Amino acid sequence: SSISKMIDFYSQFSPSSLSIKQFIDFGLNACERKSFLFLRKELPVRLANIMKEIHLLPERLLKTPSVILLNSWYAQSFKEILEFEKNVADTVVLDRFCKTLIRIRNRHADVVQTMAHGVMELKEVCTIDTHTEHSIQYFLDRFYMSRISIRMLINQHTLLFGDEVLSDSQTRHIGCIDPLCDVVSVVRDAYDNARFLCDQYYLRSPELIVKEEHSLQSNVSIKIVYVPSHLYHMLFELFKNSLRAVVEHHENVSDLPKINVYVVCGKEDICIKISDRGGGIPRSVSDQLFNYMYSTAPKPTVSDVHTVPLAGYGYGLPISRLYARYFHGDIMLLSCDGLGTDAIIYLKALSDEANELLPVFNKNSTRYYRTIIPTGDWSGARGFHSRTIFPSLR
Ligand code: W6P
Repeated sequence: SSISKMIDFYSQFSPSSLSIKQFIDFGLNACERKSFLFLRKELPVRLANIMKEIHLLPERLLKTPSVILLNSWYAQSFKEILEFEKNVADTVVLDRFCKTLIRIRNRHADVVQTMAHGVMELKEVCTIDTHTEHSIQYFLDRFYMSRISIRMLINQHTLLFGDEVLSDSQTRHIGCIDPLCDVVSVVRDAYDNARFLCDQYYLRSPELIVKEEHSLQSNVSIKIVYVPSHLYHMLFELFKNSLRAVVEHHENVSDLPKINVYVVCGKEDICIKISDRGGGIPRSVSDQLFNYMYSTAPKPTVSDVHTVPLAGYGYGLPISRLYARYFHGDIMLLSCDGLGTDAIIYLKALSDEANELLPVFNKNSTRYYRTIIPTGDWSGARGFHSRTIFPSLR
């Protein structure tokens, strides 16, 4: 059909990654026509690249109702952008383009839940071998990263050129980027909201101590050029995990050990270290925290609803790490079983080094789905550890 020809065509191009600095420069010389011309090629390229990859998924997953639905959303959105291929960029077309982007963003709002549901459907009907599990892990990281990047492009265009009114606190923003993002205020905001959930559920919560460390200057708060909503998402997820661990580890103890956060600005990296005394987790569990298959908790049954209302699909940690990696940062977890856990968020300190990290559909990515990851050349029991599900607060 003609749509699959167009997908073939656009998937031959590699996505063009932008740095935060380029997003800023573009936003300061905001030209709606230029943005339109860039996006009407770049969005089909990013969509086509990931659509080709969806079709490399295991057949049984491809045929689940969830993935069929997902595919139809991608196909529809791809078609809608291609409508603009031959248009001249007059004000009527630019206005229609903005509205189309908003409609696409809304259509794809439930992609994460829908894909998680598809993976659960697959898990319910068959056991998944390690090769399939690796492929799904590899795919989901790329699929969700692609989604983060496409939403970033759509958000920038609609915020810069759409007619949504901005609040006063948004006036220094360039699209969704804050050129003076105060890291400690985002830390406190994320903690406050996670703490609210914790208090509601457990009727208590540990306090927070924040320390700021500047390698170059002192007595100035650390500011970065970043997307505050991405940083908030990561911090909120990590705080929920820390708060829960601390409260559950001190069930019969009156005082809760505080959560310590260090915000440090180095030459290359901004580091945010969150230390909890929540009893830590064994390596058999921490090895799996970023694994979609292990963290896909079974649907709460009717009788479970009141006992574990805070356990969700649990994609919070792997997706938080994608947000960090999207601009070449990272998240690491270091746990001391019996004591507590350190979670570290790394971000690029320099906005011209913060480039989008984008999945590319090519021979290498295609080959990956056929690669068997060797596991059989060390002795000892494998698959010995129980596959613990580690749900988090929602
Ligand atoms: C824990 C387990 C965990 C996961 C992620 C972040 C913090 C923590 N603390 O005990």
